[in-house]
Amino acid sequence: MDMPTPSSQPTSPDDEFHIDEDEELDLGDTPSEEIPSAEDSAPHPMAVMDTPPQRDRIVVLGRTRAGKTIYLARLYEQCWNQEGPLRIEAHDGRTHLALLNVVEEMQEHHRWPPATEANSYLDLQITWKGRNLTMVSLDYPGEVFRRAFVQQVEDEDTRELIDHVRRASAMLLLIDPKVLATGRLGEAADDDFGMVQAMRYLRSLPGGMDVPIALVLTKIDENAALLRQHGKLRGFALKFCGNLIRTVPRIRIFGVCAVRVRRGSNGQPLPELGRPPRGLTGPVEFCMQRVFAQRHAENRNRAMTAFKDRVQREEVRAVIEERTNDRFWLTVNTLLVVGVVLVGIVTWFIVKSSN
Ligand SMILES: Nc1nc2c(ncn2[C@@H]2O[C@H](COP(=O)(O)OP(=O)(O)OP(=O)(O)O)[C@@H](O)[C@H]2O)c(=O)[nH]1
Ligand SMILES: [Mg+2]
Repeated sequence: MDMPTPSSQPTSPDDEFHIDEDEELDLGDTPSEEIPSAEDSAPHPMAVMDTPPQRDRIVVLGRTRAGKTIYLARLYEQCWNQEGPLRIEAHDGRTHLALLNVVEEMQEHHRWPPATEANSYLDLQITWKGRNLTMVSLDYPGEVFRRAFVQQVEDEDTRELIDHVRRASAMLLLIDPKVLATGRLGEAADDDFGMVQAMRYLRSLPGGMDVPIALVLTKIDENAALLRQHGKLRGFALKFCGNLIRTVPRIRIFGVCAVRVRRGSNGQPLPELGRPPRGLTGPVEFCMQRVFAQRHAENRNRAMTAFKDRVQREEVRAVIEERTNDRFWLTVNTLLVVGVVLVGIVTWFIVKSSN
């Protein structure tokens, strides 16, 4: 199968879907007073924290059928098999096989993966432009997303997902545009209310404002006409994701197609992997670029602080040395004066007694 490398996936003007990809929706930084505090924003069961959590995850959030399983599997397959700036390698064979099996089922047997039934962790080594990050991802039933962020139910699965969000270094929010534009109220609420709650929680955590967030509109092959009708990616997001954008003003929007579709004999859509996916790596590359830029800035700040500390310590030492010197010369001078006075007195006595 002759597939282009992730970096050479076609973009405009070969954009057969005629929707612009990779648009930034930067509405400017929200003034800090508008960011709710953790106490205000964290609904049960999202725990309030005041120390920064350890951040080691790339978190994919999405309701059921948003396309999480297929996106993660196809992204892995592309980044494992193709040369490009983004490489992903599973830490263990079990994860590697599980991800590639999803792709093989679609490729060889034209079978969609079943809905995910239980949370499963994917330990991944992500290499971007030669720099490495160990990241964990989680594939979970979209139903857990609804229970955690819409129904705010506390159980083992929702606690696990919320902990996952708490430890996010970067976030991909997967939304099927058709659900927002034409879905039933309850379905659309997952992508609207649920996403907003998850983002409020993340941003109320220490350091949460700096976590890069990509809004990923999925299935752009099927949704191309819908997206074009509402002003392409940016227009669609402004129209249907207003609450999310207000919560995360500096969100970056992407459109992806993980799998192409052909109609089976009974008209059912079947996966067709003969044609390449679209835009899979863009959201992760954006996150990596932000994560590394932040780490670079943090290292620079740490180096600056260490330098300032050293300068301050040296200044203190210089002052102490100066004081010690001053004390030494004061003592010497005092002794000299006392000596001169004593010699004078002794001389006076000698002169007086010899008279
Ligand atoms: N046309 C098209 N359909 C897709 C694409 N990705 C996913 N789908 C369709 O969306 C369905 C759901 O995809 P999944 O990846 O299983 O969704 P999920 O978010 O993991 O769903 P849960 O496991 O229920 O949470 C698939 O069965 C496909 O029919 C895509 O890139 N293009
Ligand atoms: Mg799934």
